[in-house]
Amino acid sequence: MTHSDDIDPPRTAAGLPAEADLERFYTVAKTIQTCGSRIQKDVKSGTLKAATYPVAGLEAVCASLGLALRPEDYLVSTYRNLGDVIAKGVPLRPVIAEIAGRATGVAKGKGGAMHIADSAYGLMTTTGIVGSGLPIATGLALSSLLAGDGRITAVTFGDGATSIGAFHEAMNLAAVWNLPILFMCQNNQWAEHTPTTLHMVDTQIAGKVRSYGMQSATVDGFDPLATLEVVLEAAESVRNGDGPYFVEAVSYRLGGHTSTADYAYMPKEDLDAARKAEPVGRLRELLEGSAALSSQRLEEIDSAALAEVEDAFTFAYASDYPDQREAYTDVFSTETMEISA
Ligand SMILES: Cc1ncc(C[n+]2csc(CCOP(=O)(O)OP(=O)(O)O)c2C)c(N)n1
Ligand SMILES: [Mg+2]
Repeated sequence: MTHSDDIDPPRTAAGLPAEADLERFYTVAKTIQTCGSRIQKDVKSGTLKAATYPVAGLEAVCASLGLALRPEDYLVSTYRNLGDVIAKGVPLRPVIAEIAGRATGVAKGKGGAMHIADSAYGLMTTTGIVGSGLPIATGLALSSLLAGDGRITAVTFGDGATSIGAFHEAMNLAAVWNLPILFMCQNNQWAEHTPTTLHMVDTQIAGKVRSYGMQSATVDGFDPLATLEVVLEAAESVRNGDGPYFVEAVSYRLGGHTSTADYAYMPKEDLDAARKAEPVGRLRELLEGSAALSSQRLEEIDSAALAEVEDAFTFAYASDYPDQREAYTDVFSTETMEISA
């Protein structure tokens, strides 16, 4: 595990990040959890007809990235995108409307849960093809380097994606070109039905990137503050021009691959242990125990998160589906690229 030395996030006397950051961190993590639970509930009951990929267990990883990125920074995510989308600051109403296929969604209801994007918030794309976000993000980082715009790009992907060719091509070029990019591996130890042990020999994924000569760190994604610290340091290093950084946050998938998929193949003891260790409850306990945020403030944050989620679902369900004619709009670009003569 490597760290750059010149980063010093603000700390409280207890060694925790400053109160305002902790409040935002908990708020984002709690909102992700609350929203994820509501999606799960509505998909299971049939109220929400959508293919969704739960993010339970990833809340601290996503919230850490949210704190590390600036609004203008780029983010590329996957189908398992809810946490990243919320952490990047995309408003919940159009996000839930998109998941519900409504015209008020971020992609006018034509993208659905797997294709949430909003460039106004730097959320450039979310992809359904495993590993495909990495080359796209590498291109975005290259554009920032060439333009000198000071942005960094982050890309999230799973453990399974690291066994895909595009992963290695992106890592190699990012390192060769010293790009401002943060590779954020959400290692939940499963790729659909396949545990990491069946598709890689060395399951410490950060080891795979050493040969590319970039900085890397492995962190327990269920340990909220350790994750926050590592992700903040990594992003700062990238921002300082020290080249790409690879962070592997190890968590565990807390259920099936999709909201409705069977997961009887997952060992029950592992699942039970992971569910007990999940990061949002752990963060809450930690904050309460340290008196960094009062119990009353934590309750207020929980209630506000619930209200925001409920409001977004009410808005989405009250919205219309897109008109059929919309199928023919936004398909082909009418603009051509400016090519130098
Ligand atoms: C190139 C490609 N191969 C296979 C699939 C089918 N598929 C969808 S998700 C998935 C698992 C990917 O696992 P991982 O990268 O660990 O991400 P996770 O779903 O665990 O977040 C697979 C195999 C796909 N979408 N794209
Ligand atoms: Mg996985």
